Order: sequence, then C-alpha cells, then structure tokens
Amino acid sequence: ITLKSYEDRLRTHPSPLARRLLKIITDKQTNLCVSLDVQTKDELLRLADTLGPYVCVFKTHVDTVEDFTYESVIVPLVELSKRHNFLIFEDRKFADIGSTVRSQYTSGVFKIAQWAHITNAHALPGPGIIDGLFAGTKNINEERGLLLLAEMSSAGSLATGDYTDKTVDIARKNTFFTFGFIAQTRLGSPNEDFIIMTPGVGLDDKGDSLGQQYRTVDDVISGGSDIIIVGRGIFAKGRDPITESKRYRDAGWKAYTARVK
Ligand code: UP6
Repeated sequence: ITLKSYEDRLRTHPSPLARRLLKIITDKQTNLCVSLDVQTKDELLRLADTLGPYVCVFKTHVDTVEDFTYESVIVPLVELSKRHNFLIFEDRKFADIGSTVRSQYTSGVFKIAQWAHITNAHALPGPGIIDGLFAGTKNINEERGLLLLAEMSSAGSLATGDYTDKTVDIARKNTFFTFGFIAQTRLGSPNEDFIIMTPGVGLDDKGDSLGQQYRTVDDVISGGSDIIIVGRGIFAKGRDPITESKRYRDAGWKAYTARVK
C-alpha cells in the first residue's frame, strides 16, 4: 500500500486532532505509540519522562494504576506531554449507550475528556456512542479525537468482516471527531484519510498466553497502518525501555519511509 506522507496529510485532514498528531509525527520523526501498561504512578511518570522524546503518543490504562489520584498522575502527565510534545491516548474502549459513555468520559475519578487527547470506543452500540462521546467534548477548548475499534489483535476476535465494514461506516458520520481506527489493516476508501493505529506489535515475541498476537513493524506499516502501538515489547522484564523505544521508533520510521517512496 502506498500513501501520501504524514506531512501532506496534515494539510488536508478533516480532524483538528489528527492534524496536530500528524504534525508531531512529522516534527519528531516517530510513528511510535508506547503503551504505558503499568500499575504505579511512579513507573508511569518515569517512563513518560524518559521515553517522551521517542514517541508521538503515550497510551494509558489509568484504571490499572493502584495509587491513582488526578493530582498526582494526570497533572504531571499533562505537564510531560507539553514538555516532550506527545499526545495522551486513554485506551478506555467505551462500549455503552451514548448517555452513559458521556458521563464515563467526562466525570467520575478519571475525567478522561479533561486530559486525554485521544480515546477509543467499540462501535457495537451503534452511532449513538459517538454522539455521546462528542457531546462530552463540548466544554473542552483543546482538540479531542476518537478512534473506533474496527479490528483487534487478539486471537478469535469477533471484530472482522461485516462488523469491521459497518464500523467504518459509523466513523464516516463525524470525521471531525472520529479520526481513525484501532485496526490491523488499512481501512476506508483511497479518497478518505483515517489514521490507523495498530496494537499487537512485537519484534521478539509471537504472542502471550492470554490471546495476544504480535506482528512485525514492517508487516504492520507496509500494510497501511500509520502508528505502531508497543507495550511489553518495550518494557517487559529484562528489556531496556530506552534501547527498545529507539529500536521500534527506527523500525517504524524506516518502514514508513519505504512506504512513501
Ligand atoms: N490493545 C491490544 N489489541 C487490541 C486493542 N488494544 O493489544 O486490539 C491494547 C492492550 C494493551 C496494548 O490493551 O494495552 O494494546 C498492547 O500491549 P502489548 O504490546 O504489551 O501486548
């Protein structure tokens, strides 16, 4: 698959958040999103600080942080996102009716809409889930964007075929907010420009014992994905996160360069 450069796409993309993201990718020359799947705030903030220079996005699961408080996790994380110029993606995977997801997005302990530039949702409930989440951005005066889960990396995923196609249709209803997909392949027609972010990327492992499946960086990027999402490949026990981040960043950029040539 050949695609225009990130720089060309940032001029025309319908989503303000996507334009900001494509600018960061172009400026920092990295299409790496690190998945910060850790259980303590110290580890989360330490990784965000040391790996910040190598990534365009940090993905979080804030509900797994044992010692979470808004003041001690979110405030410094937002500070680091400004210092190192990365976006924050809370991998919340919303999946309820519009009215409920609006509350889950804006309130409670996490107040995701306040700080997460990007979040994601399953299309399973239908288009109302996008309306509900979009309503949650009403009083936020910074870019926000949503990714729909069109495919998953895990073995036996039900998000295939017709479900995936219908997810793409739902995304088309609001491309100002819904700027792309969590997916394994390029989605949308050639005249559309969705951003594809792909998890299940690993250079040393084939998978885990709970259904995760890994593909290589080349495979994913040559297939038309825009951003690789890497978690344990970078900070599993025995790995040096800085060395691995540079390795995945370089592999991601090399594969992208080959694709746009
Ligand atoms: N994730 C997947 N597959 C999907 C969607 N999301 O693995 O289809 C998320 C997981 C995890 C990260 O929730 O945070 O991406 C992958 O982590 P790993 O690289 O350590 O396997």
